[in-house]
Amino acid sequence: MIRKFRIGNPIETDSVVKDIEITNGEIPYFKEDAGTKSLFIELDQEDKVFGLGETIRGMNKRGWIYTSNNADDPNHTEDKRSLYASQNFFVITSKSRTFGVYIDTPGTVTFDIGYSKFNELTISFEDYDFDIYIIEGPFEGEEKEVKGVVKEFRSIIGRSYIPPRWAFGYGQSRWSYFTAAEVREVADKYDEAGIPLDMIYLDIDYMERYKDFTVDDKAFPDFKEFVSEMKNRGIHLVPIIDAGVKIEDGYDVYEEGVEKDYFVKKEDGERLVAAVWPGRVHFPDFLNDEARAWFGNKYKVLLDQGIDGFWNDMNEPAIFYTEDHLKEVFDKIEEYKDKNLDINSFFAFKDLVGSIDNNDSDYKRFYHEYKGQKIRHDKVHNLFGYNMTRAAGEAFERLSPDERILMFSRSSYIGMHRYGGIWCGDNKSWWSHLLLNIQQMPALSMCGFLYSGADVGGFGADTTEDLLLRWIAFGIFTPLFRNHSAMGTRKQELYRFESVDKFKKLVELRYALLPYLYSEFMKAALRDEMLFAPLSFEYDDERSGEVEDQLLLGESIMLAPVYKQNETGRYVYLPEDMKMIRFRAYDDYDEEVLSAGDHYVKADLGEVLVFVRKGHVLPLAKPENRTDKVSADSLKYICYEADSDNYELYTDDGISRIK
Ligand code: MIG
Repeated sequence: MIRKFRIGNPIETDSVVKDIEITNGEIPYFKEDAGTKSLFIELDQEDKVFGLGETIRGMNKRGWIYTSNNADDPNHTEDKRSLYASQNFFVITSKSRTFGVYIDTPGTVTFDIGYSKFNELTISFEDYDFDIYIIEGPFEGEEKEVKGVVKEFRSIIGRSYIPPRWAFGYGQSRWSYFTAAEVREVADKYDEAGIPLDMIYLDIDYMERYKDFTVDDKAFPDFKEFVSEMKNRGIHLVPIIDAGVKIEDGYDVYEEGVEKDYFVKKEDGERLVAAVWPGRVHFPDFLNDEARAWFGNKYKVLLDQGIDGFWNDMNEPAIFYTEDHLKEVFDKIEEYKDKNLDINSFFAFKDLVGSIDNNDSDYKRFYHEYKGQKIRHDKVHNLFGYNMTRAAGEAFERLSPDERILMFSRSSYIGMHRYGGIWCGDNKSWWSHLLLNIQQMPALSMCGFLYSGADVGGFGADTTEDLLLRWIAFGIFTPLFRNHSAMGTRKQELYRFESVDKFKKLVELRYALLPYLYSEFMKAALRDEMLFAPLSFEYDDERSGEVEDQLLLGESIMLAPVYKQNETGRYVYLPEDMKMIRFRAYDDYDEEVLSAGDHYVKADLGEVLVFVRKGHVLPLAKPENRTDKVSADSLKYICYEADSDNYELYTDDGISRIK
């Protein structure tokens, strides 16, 4: 059962696609306090709270405070409240009650989940205008209420984005590969090492001075030819697109945007001048239908050159500075000049300069034409990245009506999950961020962002070989499986390391798992189900509710990754008897049935633990160096008290759009 309540006059987000009548009367479970613009609920000692999509901290969100306010923040530390996403769906669940809550409003929302008081959950709003959906059972044919809640929620927000099957391959990325020769070298090195690869990503430096939809033709002469050369060897090039459009005379995207009046403007009607990579830019008004269609059509420039996948970046939007704010800062600096800066003025001065980028005041300087109204950006801030990706997704339906296009975004809001996946932004090469990646996946599944993953190996900071081995050993299970790293950090292409053979076997295992991963992904997308789930979504015992470093993937398996340095094994909790597979390679593994309870299990670097659930089956294919060669014809099945026809394999051509 879903009930929808409306408070005030919320701005429509298009996240819910199903018509649901508004229920009048009191919101169940919550107490309202219009004075403090908040909703409040008392939590029972046993209540657990799952959800909120891409955030920091654990699977159970209890004990921290989270703010939906999409932020370009590359430091995903425990003290943060916001990352790049606003995915305001969560469930409260215990033995005695289970219900889901979706807060639909594009502005800033704060979820204090037992932070101020352990037994209280408070949702507070900057603007007291929102729709709230309360979802609860009983659900027919669903024995687990919590799964029923998620499924019901997913059924109202529309089907999750489905990428082409090749996007389940392994991708190598770097900020940046600067030339065609460098890209070719990456492909060659992978092929020489025999490590499977399907994608190489192009970061901002492929463009001509960071102008969207251009290609630097000195670095990439005859780009179209190069794209097809790579495609002929089975490798897809996936370029980045940034939100800001460079201000430059003669640049068609800029000139058309000005002429058609598609860029965001300030109160006085002047176009906002902000700065990002290219220096000064204008932001397209992705919230305006016409501007969105126009920007979306620009992807054609690259589609026409054979490109079939993209990643959308900087779409919170990230702002280095706006011209107006910069001027204010310089004026202020003028005041400080020649002064004796004391403790107060010195820190004020330092703050002033240190807070130029992504400054809150800048998000109040410009407006959107959204659904026939002029709306100040901060009121709809969390919809910006969503609508950039929607621009692309809607355009792909027109420009590539038959074939799926790969698309994922950095910033997001629920609703965007219909047009693309996400990557989890600028994480670091830290062990704690491998754990964070593990913990983020179930929450992303809940919110419909199935085609997702983090930068494997870590984006910022220098990786280490053992971290990369462990991270790859987890990444082989995430739909988006991309090794990406930042400029200035240690290079982390797999062929650079001593353990190249271990890396090869791990990535091969991914390709062997492809029929399973693709089947589970497709079933989750088509049936509004979870791909990754916390243990307690399947098992009722108390311990399962507290496991934060194991997770279920699809119907058959549980994962228990090793995520600590210098450990060659770990404790694993089994809610029921399971068959443990310790893979050294797709064709080299041992099997052991372990009984329910706690076990210490060994898993050396390069080894992967997979636990097959009772009554379930894990199909394995013979790996190949490209996804399109992996066939479901000669599958091998690992079964635990089941036989191979208990497994429902999903196959299709991997590219046609699914109606
Ligand atoms: O401010 O394009 O998250 O993946 O490599 C950095 C350069 C801008 C941020 C993205 C990252 C990408 C980087 N971008």
